Amino acid sequence: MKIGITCYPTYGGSGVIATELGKELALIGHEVHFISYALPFRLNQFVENIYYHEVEMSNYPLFEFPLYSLALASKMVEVATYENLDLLHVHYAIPHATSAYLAKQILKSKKDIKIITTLHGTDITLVGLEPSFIHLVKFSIELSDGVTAVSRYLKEKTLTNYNISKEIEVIPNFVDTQLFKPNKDCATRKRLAPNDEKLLIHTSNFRAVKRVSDVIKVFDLVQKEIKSKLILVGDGPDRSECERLVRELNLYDKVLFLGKQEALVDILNSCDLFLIPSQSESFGLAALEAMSCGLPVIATSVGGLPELVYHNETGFIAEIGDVNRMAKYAIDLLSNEKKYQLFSANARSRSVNKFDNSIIVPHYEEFYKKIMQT
Ligand code: GMT
Repeated sequence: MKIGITCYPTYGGSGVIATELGKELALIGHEVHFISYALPFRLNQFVENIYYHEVEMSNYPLFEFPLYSLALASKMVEVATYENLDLLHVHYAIPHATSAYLAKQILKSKKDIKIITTLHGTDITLVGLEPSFIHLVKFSIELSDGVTAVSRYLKEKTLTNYNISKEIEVIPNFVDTQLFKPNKDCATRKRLAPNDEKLLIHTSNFRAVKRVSDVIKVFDLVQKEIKSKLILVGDGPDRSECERLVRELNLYDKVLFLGKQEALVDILNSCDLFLIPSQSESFGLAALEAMSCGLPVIATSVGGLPELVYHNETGFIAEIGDVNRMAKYAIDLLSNEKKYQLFSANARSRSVNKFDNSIIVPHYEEFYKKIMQT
């Protein structure tokens, strides 16, 4: 098949999934054309069968606001025509599904290009519900030829929030468990924990929904009981506030803000426990990558997280904001080696058995075939 993929190319789970999916599809012989405003950040080396088409933006002075959605639709038409694409698979509904719909209408007299929209999270639970987007999101979902959601939770939310009766296929996120695999001897650990401290880690885009300050509050309680450090990976609007909290709690020599990082496997492998105390989380790809490296996860009981993290098996689940309970769970795991090893093995085997790319990517391929026949 000839597949066009559109995603946000920057740091973020939806871009990761779109890119990794494209790479996997290219490996099995499909021709994949990425269409976006920048090269997706995990597309950092040559892969046969993969092409990248940059959306050019006009900066004509009359346009006070960039017309990205329109430029994207135009590029989709161009690529679909000249590369003879069979389908456009867009990740994150806003504005990608709408641009794809427009492209489909423009192409209609020449070909019936299929549109598949994958819903990832805040496109449905947060941004999509804003009055300026709600009608557009509902329309774009209803008019997509196929729709997938990354968790059962997200599917249900979409159907109820937008009063939609469309069929939505749940295809969970995936991880390359051969790449994200446990390696407890990795050299990075010695640098991050020179005094053999236990290492807790959180990675995110530091937005309010991630509640990174809860990570710091949990760690504050843990470090009082256990010799430990906290590794924070990523960047975003809440980072300064989190740095302030770390100074206020006198934790600056125990908390490392690493900023955006690409060598995540080594960093995860240096650590013992992953914290994801989100307010809302449709899936939690960052937690899956950690589990694949054998890290138990402490998460909140929101969104798709309970579909990924099994309480008292691969980690623990607590209520939003219950930092005392999360700290209790962390201390319990980090002070009980036998229990820790069991949870770590469970986290790894759940990733390998349920979320490996070799299991999930064929679901997408099957879904493409099904939609092509409609
Ligand atoms: O929805 C967002 O705010 C961003 C989006 C992204 O691009 O990273 O994250 C969502 O998609 C990820 C990949 O499917 C999921 O793992 C995240 O849970 C989800 N984020 C939220 O639901 C907050």
